[in-house]
Amino acid sequence: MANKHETSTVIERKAQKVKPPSLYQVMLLNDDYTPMEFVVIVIQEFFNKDRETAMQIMLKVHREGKGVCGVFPKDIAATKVDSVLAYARQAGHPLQCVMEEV
Ligand code: TYC
Repeated sequence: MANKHETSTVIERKAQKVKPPSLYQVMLLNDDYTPMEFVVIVIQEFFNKDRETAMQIMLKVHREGKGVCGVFPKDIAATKVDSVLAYARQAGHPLQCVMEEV
């Protein structure tokens, strides 16, 4: 005979609400002091661009004020910004790097 004190659990299926992770573009901002060559190195090393692409992005930032270096999930974008800022500061340059939701 089944124990009348037995409890039962009902597992309900929840409607799935899986959103794709939001993406952020990481941008460099222009300033009057950071050397062009330093910016080209940053774009190559932190955003894995070849030298020609890095040069084009740097010149776009120089002429237009800002430019996108890459698009990443939020945590990766935040790490890129922190790494670029730390690298620029240790070299004594005022280079600014920001992230913006796509
Ligand atoms: N404007 C800087 C110069 O003339 C070069 C530069 C480019 C600085 C891009 C920052 O994100 C930057 N030396």
